[in-house]
Amino acid sequence: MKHTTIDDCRIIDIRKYTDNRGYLSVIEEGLDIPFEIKRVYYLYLVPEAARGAHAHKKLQQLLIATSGSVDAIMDDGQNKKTFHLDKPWKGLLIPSGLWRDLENFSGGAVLMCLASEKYNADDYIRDYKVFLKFKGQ
Ligand code: T46
Repeated sequence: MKHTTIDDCRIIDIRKYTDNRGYLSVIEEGLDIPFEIKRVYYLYLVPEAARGAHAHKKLQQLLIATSGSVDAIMDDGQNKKTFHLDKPWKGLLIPSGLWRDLENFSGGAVLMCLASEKYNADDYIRDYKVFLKFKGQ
């Protein structure tokens, strides 16, 4: 979607069950997440480098730092907002049509992504100028 803004991104609380054995978190399609989960992938052992630097035309995502922390800098072409992800029971819901940079991965960070679509290289916009055009700017 072309008209999404950074205000459409939101942090959700992921259900957690706690007892003296520790924590268990669960994400169930139709209950905890507003899209069908078609793919799961995760980033880990990230050196001191940024990842991301792209937008998705159609893909919606939920990003969770299941371990460690990472900054997701969201950009709608006009405004930017940084979300610091550092808890396995917090997820960042990202609608389609927003640019993201992923920075400051802590040592041992694991960033998991639940995605609404299967992998499609054509869904990516990797050129910021093309992204601005896509947003109508
Ligand atoms: C995103 C951030 C959080 C596949 O073959 N299948 C897949 O499902 C994915 C996600 C990637 N790949 C291949 C394509 C590239 O050759 O893995 C390689 C690295 O992917 P990419 O350069 O897109 O990695 P990031 O960190 O820039 O972005 C990834 C996701 O692609 C993207 O959707 O939001 O993680």
